[in-house]
Amino acid sequence: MKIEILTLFPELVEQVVRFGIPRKAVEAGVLTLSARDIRDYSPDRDRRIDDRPYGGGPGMVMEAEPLSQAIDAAKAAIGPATVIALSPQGEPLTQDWVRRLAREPGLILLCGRYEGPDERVMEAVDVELSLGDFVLSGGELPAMALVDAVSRWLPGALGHEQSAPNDSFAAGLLDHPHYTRPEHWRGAAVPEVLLSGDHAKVARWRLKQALGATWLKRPDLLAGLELNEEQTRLLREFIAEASVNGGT
Ligand code: 9D3
Repeated sequence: MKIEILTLFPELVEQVVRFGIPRKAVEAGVLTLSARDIRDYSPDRDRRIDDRPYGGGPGMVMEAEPLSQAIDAAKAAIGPATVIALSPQGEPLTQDWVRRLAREPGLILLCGRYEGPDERVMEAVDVELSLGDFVLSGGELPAMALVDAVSRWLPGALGHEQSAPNDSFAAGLLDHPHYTRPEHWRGAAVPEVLLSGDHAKVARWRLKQALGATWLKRPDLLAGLELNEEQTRLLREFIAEASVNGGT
């Protein structure tokens, strides 16, 4: 996978491959990432790439020409690629999107600043993606989040863990709780089943907790799932225990 990030802050977004899974992906040779400074494509001596909005109003708009040239240069550098604009107007980024994008040979990530790009650049954009309904000051952090999420799906990037296909989001559920030593901490004990050594029992408990957490915290996720017989039974048990414990 080859990724080009088009940004006014190239030294910021380059940091994403210095840590964690994206770094491992680069070291494993399955990811190359480079950041391209949109200002390098300004025709002006002062490297300006923004101008005032037609129709008036506050803020500045990113000019079409430098953006378009940056996109062309990125395409020339990495070959076939999906052009993605990180934008508050975009479709919400989901794990489905992440998995789909991880199979592409190349991604060009366009990071907006100010009020965003001149609308005419959108012709060259395949998809607009958003991180959610909150206001950031630019597309750089969402682009870095996308690189991180996609890296997890590149073969060899996770090393021995191989947990991407296993993580709870793959099943559409929230994660189960986790515990580590000590067994007793400030009066709170680790659930006994986790000390039992009975792997099947532990797996059942974890599935039940994942179902319960999703039911409590993200009922919208649960509504989109078809639970099998065992899952239905485990969730019923969780709900019954939650109401006994005064949880509902
Ligand atoms: C305060 C400016 N807003 C006017 C009502 C519009 C606006 C323009 C540019 C809001 C945010 C931005 C910059 N944000 C992004 O580029 C962005 C973003 C976000 O703000 N939230 C969630 N996902 C994303 S992806 C890109």
